[in-house]
Amino acid sequence: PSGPPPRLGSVLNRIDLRGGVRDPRRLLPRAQLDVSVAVERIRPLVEAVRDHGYPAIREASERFDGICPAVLRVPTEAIAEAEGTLDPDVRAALLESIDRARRVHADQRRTDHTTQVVPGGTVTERWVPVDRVGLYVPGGLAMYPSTVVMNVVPAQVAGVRSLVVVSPPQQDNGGLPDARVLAACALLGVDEVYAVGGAQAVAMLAYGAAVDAGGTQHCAPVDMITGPGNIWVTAAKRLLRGVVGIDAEAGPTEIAVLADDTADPVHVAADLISQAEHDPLAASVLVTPSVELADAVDRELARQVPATKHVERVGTALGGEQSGIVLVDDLDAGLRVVDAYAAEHLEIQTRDARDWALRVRNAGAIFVGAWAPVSLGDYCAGSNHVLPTGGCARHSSGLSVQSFLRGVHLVEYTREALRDVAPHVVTLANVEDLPAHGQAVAVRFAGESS
Ligand code: HSO
Ligand code: ZN
Repeated sequence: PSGPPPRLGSVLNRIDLRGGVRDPRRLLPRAQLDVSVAVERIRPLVEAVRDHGYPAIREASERFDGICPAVLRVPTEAIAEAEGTLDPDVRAALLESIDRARRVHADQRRTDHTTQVVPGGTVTERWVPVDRVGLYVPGGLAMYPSTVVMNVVPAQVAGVRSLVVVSPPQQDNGGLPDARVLAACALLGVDEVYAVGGAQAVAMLAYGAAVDAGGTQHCAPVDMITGPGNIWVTAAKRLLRGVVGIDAEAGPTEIAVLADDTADPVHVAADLISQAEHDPLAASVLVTPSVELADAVDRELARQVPATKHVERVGTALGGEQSGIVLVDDLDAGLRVVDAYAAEHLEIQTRDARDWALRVRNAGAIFVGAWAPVSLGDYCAGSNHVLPTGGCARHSSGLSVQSFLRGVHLVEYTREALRDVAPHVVTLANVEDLPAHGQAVAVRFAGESS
């Protein structure tokens, strides 16, 4: 198959890979985001925030968010008030989400481990949390209190001492971040929150900055920044990687569904719509050997899309070149396709779903069977929803406790253990023409015969 996929009068493009293909990755749909162009666009802003702090942030916030508070740090009382006025159902749901996430992430804790390499020679791996972390919570097309949970919980479980949340100022909340985002911070015990978003927020976190006009208040620089954001946030992360640790570059959200004729087209269509709701650039991909299912999902989409609230965004995302139905010969071929695609979210809706799920190599998170839709994972499964996008699932994992830990080796050798291995160190040093390396060992045993 080659050339543009034919539009069969359906909601989703169709890509017919039946008959087999050698390199499915090339043929799969994916939005091409040019982050490098965005990096050049935001470079002056990032430099201005580095050099001037508050005035530069203020100018950017007013331009992009239409508002900027006189002090970027959200007063503790405002955070408490947001929690106090939180709708009881939202509160209960957030607490459930927090509790489940804490239980899963608590099991990710690592214990230090000592390996006895030789008698008298050990290496201990100590897991040390990052000291200070900045968590980006988006607030553009939608508000994301759930993303506060997904960022904060693993950081707290890892033992991060200092946690900062940044989120864009909202015109309808007097320049503060969204009230539900603030309430989620309160429920999690986070009290350092700044009303700033976009590339300017990433720059503020990376370099530290004055957060009021008089320069009396400061945001201290962080060691690491996590959390999803739009292309400007992503561009700033790319630019500042190295100045500060970066979790991953988050692109538009993606759902792939591997399904056979046992899947319920009503469910599959609803799940494809659910992630398309995030962003006109979101990707919804169905991979199936069943033409009947493909047709039924298409009919369902045609029925469900007009009834969905964010119909325009969803329609754009589903109709975009990044979304589609991929027809394959059988589930084995489907497995090769989903592995090549490496979706952020992968649903397996097949017979023996768990067996197929265990064969998948590349996916950010896998949702197994009929009763584990992606939306469950977005909010209340206990799993994390900050996941690798854009094919990064081939090499990266989602946010976890591990993201906030550094493994530090503690090397302990006795005199005898060092002396035993000294000739090998000297040999390797000489072969690399770095004799001073060898000398640093040999000097300790000068005058002794080896
Ligand atoms: N599906 C998004 C996360 C999210 N969904 C937050 C709803 N709220 C990216 O994994
Ligand atoms: Zn979602």
